[in-house]
Amino acid sequence: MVDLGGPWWTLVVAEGLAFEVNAHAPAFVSDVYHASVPENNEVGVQLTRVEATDDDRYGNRIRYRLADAAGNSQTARLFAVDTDTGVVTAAVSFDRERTMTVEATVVAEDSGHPPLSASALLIVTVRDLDDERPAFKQQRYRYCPPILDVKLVRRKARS
Ligand SMILES: [Ca+2]
Ligand SMILES: [Ca+2]
Ligand SMILES: [Ca+2]
Repeated sequence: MVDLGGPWWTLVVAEGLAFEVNAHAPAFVSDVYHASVPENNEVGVQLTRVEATDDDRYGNRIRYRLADAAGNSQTARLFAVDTDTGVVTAAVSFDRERTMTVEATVVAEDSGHPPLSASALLIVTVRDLDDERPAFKQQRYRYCPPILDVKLVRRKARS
């Protein structure tokens, strides 16, 4: 007869349950994902693909979602991520003259009970295109001739 004792028995059962349910959180392949997109992009264009793995044998189906970057409100809505594949696309058309870089958080959540999650940083750089018309020179030409006309008229009136 072996006296197992209460505490020892409880410990084994607790560990067994923990491994069977969800022992590992997902882990992103990279902590930071850099991507760039030329401004005036089409909505839905692919920016990058994020990937996370999970070491559990069961409950390791990973689903991806976006969250706002820390300290930045409403940046998650600028992008979309495929729940299953992790492909990140642009949800808006970016304007370099208004936005140079945008950050958002990508979250990977496993299907264990309870679910565990991990996050990575997404940094998207908007590339500049020559899409701004130089308005400065046009204004200068437009305003000079009327001033000359006024002087000419005055001289004619005196003579
Ligand atoms: Ca897991
Ligand atoms: Ca622009
Ligand atoms: Ca531009």
